[in-house]
Amino acid sequence: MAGRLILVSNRMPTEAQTSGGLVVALQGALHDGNGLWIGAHPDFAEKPSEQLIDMDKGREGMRYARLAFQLSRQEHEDYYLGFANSVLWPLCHRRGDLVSLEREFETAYLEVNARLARQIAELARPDDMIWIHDYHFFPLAEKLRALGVTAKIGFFLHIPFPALGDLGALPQRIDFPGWLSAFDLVGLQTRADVARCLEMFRAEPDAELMLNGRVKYLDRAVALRSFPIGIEVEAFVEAAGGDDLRNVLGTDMPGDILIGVDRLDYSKGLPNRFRAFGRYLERRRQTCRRVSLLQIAPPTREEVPAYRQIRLELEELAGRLNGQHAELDWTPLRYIHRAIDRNLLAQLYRRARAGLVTPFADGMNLVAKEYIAAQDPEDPGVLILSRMAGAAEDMEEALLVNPYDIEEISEAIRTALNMPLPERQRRYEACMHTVRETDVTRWSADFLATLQNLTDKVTKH
Ligand code: ADQ
Repeated sequence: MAGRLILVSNRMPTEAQTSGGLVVALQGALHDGNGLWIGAHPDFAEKPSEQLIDMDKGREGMRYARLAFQLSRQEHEDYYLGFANSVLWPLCHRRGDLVSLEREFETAYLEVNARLARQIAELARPDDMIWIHDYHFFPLAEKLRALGVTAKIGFFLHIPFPALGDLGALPQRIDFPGWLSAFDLVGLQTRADVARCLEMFRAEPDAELMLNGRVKYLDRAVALRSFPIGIEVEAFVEAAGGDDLRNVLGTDMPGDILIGVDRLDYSKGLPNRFRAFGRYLERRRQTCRRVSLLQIAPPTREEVPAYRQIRLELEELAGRLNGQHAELDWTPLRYIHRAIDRNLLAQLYRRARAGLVTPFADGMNLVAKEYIAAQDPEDPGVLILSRMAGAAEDMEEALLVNPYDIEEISEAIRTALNMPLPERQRRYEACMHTVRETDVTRWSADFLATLQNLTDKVTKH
């Protein structure tokens, strides 16, 4: 790559962060290319600076430069909690009922993107590649093009692409196809996402679908492709084989464990998971071995009302379930609200007989891949996976379930706990094949090579 890689994501790695999928995957590219990572500053400013702020000033040995854009508290509320997380997030996760449209949200979203575009335009050179991540920045390429930036611009959407019908919930003056077609490459998680994106363009009289997944819209051309994201496979396999867990757990938690690990989000289908586990316990009251569900769910975005709501709902469900089923020496549901060390997490996955991943909608879901990577190939556990997660598209050998069907999830728990070893191994191997194929380093290399190799014959703006 001749120029630099300029990466833009809302969250930026912290100084201490040397691990974590995206950071590791991109470090190579950022390092080789003398790259820049641009993200939101952790603190708010009363009057945000027009300039990007160098986060590593005076520090030696940084592998790439981190530059931050500032937000005011009001912008954080309206752009981040507002438009990004109370309009776009629910919209893309098929929760139109939770979309909260306030004029200020839309204005702040456009303003923050416009300011960021001015900041990036100042430093971008024509031979740089700009890689923008996620729904916080849908309009960013359009704003960069308007400022004359000619560098290649790629976009990756980590969450599901919305269905055409759901796009009607966006404010009327938003030109979603216009935003997207200003990128050279739009990467989506799954083939189903690409199909939905094409469906949106197909409905536009000014769009022309070309060969090789390219779309011409007015005077622009954009390539659409799926790049299923994955994890750092080898690091995870290694972490899962360690024995830190023994020091922490001792002899606690005997018996069979089921595990769930999710940010506490309404898209993750946690209430139905708890209900399905409750149903399983009711059915097996006389006969069952003592099975516990360990649910790890750190709260996020608690300033958004829908997130406070889901937390209350889950606490109530958890209380009721344990009240009904717990014994003096057995708590069936352990519900933990904290972040867990990665090594311990990997070892907990390995210890669990089944992993429960039951979202109603999910771009990919990395927990599904982590659970598989952590298993002991000689005696693997079973992944119970929602058909609605992006991960299900290429992991058909997981036990696929409908996340709305509590009975089916409860049945899948029974099937998983009774599954003979050869079947567990066969399913594990098939899933592990996909996990390896989509290793995060490969994923980022694939995206960047595709962006790099695009030959653009269509004039921009
Ligand atoms: P998320 O919605 O955050 O990501 P997911 O893909 O499951 O969902 O990633 C969550 C990550 O956080 C996993 O690596 C998991 O191990 C970790 N995690 C969760 N709880 C934790 C805890 N208590 N302690 C430590 N780690 C914890 C978005 C999209 C997904 C998409 C990813 C990546 O919503 O669909 O897969 O981006 O593109």
